Amino acid sequence: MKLVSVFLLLLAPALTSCLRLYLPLDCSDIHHNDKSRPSGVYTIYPIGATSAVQVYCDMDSAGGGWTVFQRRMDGSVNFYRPWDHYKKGFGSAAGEYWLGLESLFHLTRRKKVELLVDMEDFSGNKVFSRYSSFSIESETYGYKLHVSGFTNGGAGDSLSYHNGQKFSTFDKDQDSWGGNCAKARLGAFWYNSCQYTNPNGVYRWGADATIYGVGVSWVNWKGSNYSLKTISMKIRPVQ
Ligand SMILES: [Ca+2]
Repeated sequence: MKLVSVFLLLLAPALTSCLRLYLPLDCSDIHHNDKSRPSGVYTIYPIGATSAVQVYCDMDSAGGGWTVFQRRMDGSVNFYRPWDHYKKGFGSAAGEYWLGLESLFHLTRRKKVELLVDMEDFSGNKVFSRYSSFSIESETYGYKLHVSGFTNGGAGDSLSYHNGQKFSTFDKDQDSWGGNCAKARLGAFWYNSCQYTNPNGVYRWGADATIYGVGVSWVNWKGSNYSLKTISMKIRPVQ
């Protein structure tokens, strides 16, 4: 009997480390564990064992291992939502979704993280913007954005203007404008006064100036009134 207990005690650390293998923090963990895994929906645990959340992992772009935290592709999900939704996340990992600011905060606080933004217009043109450093602060500090180290993949730099801004939703105005950017631009973002990109704006089909600046825009590429066909924002620890 005693021998069995000793054996179990010896085995415990091994079992624990085995279990840890199955609790990936992000898509880069999954990718490093098995480089043959394809792009698709996976479960990650950004805040530990009880924080399971489904995400889309991009295992193809620039070496793979990207955790997608924002994705627009067909207008199937409403992105005009309050603070609580942007904090916790919404949508479907297989389609359009927002991972959630709380998970995003935890994914960027432990390691140095880079950001890739992939975009496509309605003519089939694909471009990207990449930033070598990306992080956000905790909710106490308004999930303030830190982004730098721009590399141009044809889209231009529409994000540096938002560096140092807190996150704003229609029910929590933390922008630098006298009005409410989230209400005026029908989205939610690290608005300044107000934006050079509106990835969480209203899904429209290309050029549409009916209401100024409310579409899913990346101003340095297509201007304020062109709403993109797809945009996805994804992060990966810097190797
Ligand atoms: Ca304001």
